Amino acid sequence: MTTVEERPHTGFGRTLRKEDVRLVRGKGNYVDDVRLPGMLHGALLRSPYAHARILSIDTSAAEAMPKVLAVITGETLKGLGLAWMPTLSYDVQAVLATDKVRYQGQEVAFVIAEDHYAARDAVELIEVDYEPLPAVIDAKKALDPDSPVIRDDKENQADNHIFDWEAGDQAKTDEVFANAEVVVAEDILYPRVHPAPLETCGSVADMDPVTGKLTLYTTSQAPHAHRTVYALVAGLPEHKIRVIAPDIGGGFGNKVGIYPGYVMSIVGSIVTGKPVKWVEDRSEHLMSTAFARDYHMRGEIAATKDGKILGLRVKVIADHGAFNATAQPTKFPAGFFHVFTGSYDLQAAHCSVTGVYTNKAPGGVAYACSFRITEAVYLVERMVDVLAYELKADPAELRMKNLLQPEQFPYTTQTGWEYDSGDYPKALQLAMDMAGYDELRREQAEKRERGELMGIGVAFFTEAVGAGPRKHMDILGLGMADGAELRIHPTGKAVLRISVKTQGQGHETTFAQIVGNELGLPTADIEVVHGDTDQTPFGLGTYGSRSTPVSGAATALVARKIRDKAKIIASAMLEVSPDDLEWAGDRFHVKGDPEQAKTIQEIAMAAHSSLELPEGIEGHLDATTVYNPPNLTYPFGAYICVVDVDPGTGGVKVRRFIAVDDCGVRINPMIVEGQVHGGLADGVGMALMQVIAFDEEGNHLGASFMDYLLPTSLECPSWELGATYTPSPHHPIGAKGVGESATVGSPCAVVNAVLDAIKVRHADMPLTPAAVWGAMQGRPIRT
Ligand code: MCN
Ligand code: CUN
Repeated sequence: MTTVEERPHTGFGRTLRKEDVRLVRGKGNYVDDVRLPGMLHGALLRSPYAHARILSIDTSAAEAMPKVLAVITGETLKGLGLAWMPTLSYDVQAVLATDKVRYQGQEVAFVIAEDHYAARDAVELIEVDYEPLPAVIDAKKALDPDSPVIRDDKENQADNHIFDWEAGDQAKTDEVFANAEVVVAEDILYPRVHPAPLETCGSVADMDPVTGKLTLYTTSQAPHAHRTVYALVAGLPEHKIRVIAPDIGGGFGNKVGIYPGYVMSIVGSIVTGKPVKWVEDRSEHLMSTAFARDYHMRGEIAATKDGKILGLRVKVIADHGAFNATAQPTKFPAGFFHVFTGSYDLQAAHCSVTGVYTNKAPGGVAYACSFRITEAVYLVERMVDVLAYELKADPAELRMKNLLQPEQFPYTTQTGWEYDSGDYPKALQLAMDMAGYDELRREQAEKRERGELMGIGVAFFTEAVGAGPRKHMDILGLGMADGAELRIHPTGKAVLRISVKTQGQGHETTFAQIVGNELGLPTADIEVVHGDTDQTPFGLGTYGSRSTPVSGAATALVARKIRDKAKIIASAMLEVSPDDLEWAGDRFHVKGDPEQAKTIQEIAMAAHSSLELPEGIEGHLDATTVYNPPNLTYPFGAYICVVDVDPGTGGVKVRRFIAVDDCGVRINPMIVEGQVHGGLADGVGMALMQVIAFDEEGNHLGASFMDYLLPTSLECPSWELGATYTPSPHHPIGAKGVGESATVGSPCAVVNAVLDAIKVRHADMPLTPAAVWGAMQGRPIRT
């Protein structure tokens, strides 16, 4: 396999990030930096209860406060038909509560004032009379007959059931299980976690009362999709809406959805005729914006006595909170969870997922999840270790025995995915070699003799990223193709306009590198424009690690269109037939005569000059394209984690972490490694510390960074990264997505390592010292 470093004339490589010139100097421009003339400030009153009826709201004291311009309640919105908004999953969500509050932190009223402090102070003066109701917190009890019905706003909704969904062949799976020598079952929870980007959510809405044009500066991973949704919801004409996502301080899936606060800033601007800014604080963010996971899984694995895995079966209760607002493609209410067969060659598999309402914040698909592939990978990789535990088999060997083989690709899974390419044993072997696996096992055995607890955790993952083919997927009816537009100026400098939006992934650099690679232009000469719907072509945005698979492909193809046109112009310049020209990475030259050449820059100038162009060729050097991916891309990886557990306290120290990732051709290996570093830290955090927990009344127990623990460099080892390169056969540059790989693959490696150290079959995340201690004593702690 050729690595990028070996390819001639490539724009690919470890280019420093162009965006860092402004970001590391504090010159980024985030939503909260936006200050418009006459701008007002909004603040939300949120519910203290998880479930309560609203009896009355008295806003008079707040309205009487100096500097306060307006107080808006659900009743006000009802009059405008705006009290409820559609979610990305065909449910509705309250913009401001009218009848009931359904989770702690839900939006109840919106104050608009001259400054932020006045708005927050006025919020305190609003008096709401609530009648508290019993809350539904345990998802597994949500469907009990005596459970309070949360969504009594919906007709025909007599319980807390949202959906049932299944994939795979149940009868065939049951048969495989019935005949298997070994069947092992385990209850596995992927707890509720929160992506917790450092920048919270916010927006500045500016409705021009004269032109009727709305400009919305907002924390959005998907500006075009948001614009269309606002047009559909509010009935605003789409050409009169401009959505601008400026610099974003981390999204991690949290900034895919549309939040009531955004809508309220728009309503506020319409009502006052002035720009209105709304930016939430940390607690609001952790309590009310899109969470991730909350999957209660019962997994079963069937195998032969000597460890050949035959089948997987899983039943899931999915806790979606009070409104079904997850953001996955329409046909897949459980996201891409049905990729849970993982990296193994199975005879049969079946999953069924039941979604339920609880009195918690909505969301569900966030935090580098690749549409629930985190849950799927966690399930299968935990089950393989559970099987290894029962068979007393080595977990790495067991995986090696069952991995798909390179010659099986393209491979269709038992649940219908077509994996594009892979060499799994090579990746696992490389990880084992880097780790010194056999030596680690020897060290572990020696330490055990001395009563020291050391654990080695292995995890392998396959992801499906790059949603997606229009015929298979859409979100709210919008197909998932992406546009791209490229212009080469007369002097050979280029502007690329893309629909995806970086939140830290480095698109301004890597997308320029893609163009550079195709046209031989220096990366510094290519400006990447993104995050502004008035300036960029339509596309569905950045999530599910789809930017490189979809918009990256569009970028390569639009550059190739330019190259094709440049060839014809070069032929006119050199007075030869286009067929006599050869591309040399940055110029066309006459075949057999490299001296007779025209660079892309020379061609660009000629394209804008008085040169007589061949029939049918317009002047200038620009092109547009729309890319509809034929399939998703399937990155994969092998992770090995080494931990030491304190036998006295249950404290875990992650000593080493070896991560071998294969995302096909790497555009910028440094950026890819940065993505992997971040995801591995996320994995350590989720495995050991992070959880959004609730008490029985639905009080949120993680509303600050004192309670919701993020990993720091102290909890993380120095990552040891390796790579294999298996190009995607259908992607124009052979690249697969990578932005979520490490978050998907790493939590299970850490958990497997801890459980390996303490010789326990299963315990749920987060493996805090108390949880590890409990598991060691045979008393598992459940969050
Ligand atoms: N890349 C590359 N070669 C490849 C694949 C990717 O050089 N073979 C580069 C890309 O060009 C891009 C970066 O790596 O600069 C990530 O690319 P990709 O895998 O296409 O993912 P996206 O750009 O679509 O990013 C989304 C993904 C998601 S869904 C989450 S969640 C997440 C993640 O990225 N959120 C992030 N990484 C994040 N990183 C930061 N800093 N902040 C976030 O909010
Ligand atoms: Cu699921 S988090 Mo990313 O797809 O934006």
